[in-house]
Amino acid sequence: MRRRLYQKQNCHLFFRYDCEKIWSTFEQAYVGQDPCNVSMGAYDPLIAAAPFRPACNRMMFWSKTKEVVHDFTEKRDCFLTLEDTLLGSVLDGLTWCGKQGSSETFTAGCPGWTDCSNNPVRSFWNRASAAFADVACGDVTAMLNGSITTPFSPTSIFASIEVKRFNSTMMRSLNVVLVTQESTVTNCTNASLKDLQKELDEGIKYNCKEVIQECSSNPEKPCGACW
Ligand code: N1C
Repeated sequence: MRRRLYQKQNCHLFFRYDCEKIWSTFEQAYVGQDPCNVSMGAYDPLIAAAPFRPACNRMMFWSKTKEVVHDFTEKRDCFLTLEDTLLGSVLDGLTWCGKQGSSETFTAGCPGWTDCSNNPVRSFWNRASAAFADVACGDVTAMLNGSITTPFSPTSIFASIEVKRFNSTMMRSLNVVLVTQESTVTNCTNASLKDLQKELDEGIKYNCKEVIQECSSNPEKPCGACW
């Protein structure tokens, strides 16, 4: 039902994609499977069916700033997050899984994010994030959280998957925007950000700016930045 509705409402936006084919490759990743045993690789055919196109100088990554980053990108067309892509926009906020011996998709009673690591939702975000990072090019932005002690957390998808896939032959720079939401806890000298710099390929320039949330969510200019 949801699928049909989505197709009716949105398929025209993605006219180059074959939505029926994408839906069936999506299902193949988890339907009939143990919901704690769906690997990232299970989504390879899905990513191949709906690939991400590079959007040089406009790509926005984030960690622990989901709300503020979308508040910000909603108001400016110039940045593209994973949630602005076909797969990211359709699956954002959803829960899904299959069961062994069943050909159904379940949206309740599925394992949570940390119940088991190979759950269908987590493996999807891991795989999609990897593919999104693989096409990162030009000057890339990452919005990190300045109200927590470890803005670059080793267990985050940003640190454990995306940064590791940034490639200096395609990417010129990584520009961290450290957003302070309520109280400033960290700044650009934070130890975890030193780890981030170390992780980057040598050819990728690193910049960091501290910004207060008011500035990021109430931009004065339609594009460009207030930082
Ligand atoms: O683990 P994170 O953040 O560092 O992941 C964020 C990072 C972004 O740069 C995105 O490209 O990974 C990508 N990503 C999503 O796009 C996404 N949309 C929704 C990762 N996770 C995503 N979610 C959900 O947010 C996901 O289901 C999980 O619950 C969180 C992870 O967010 P985080 O820890 O703040």
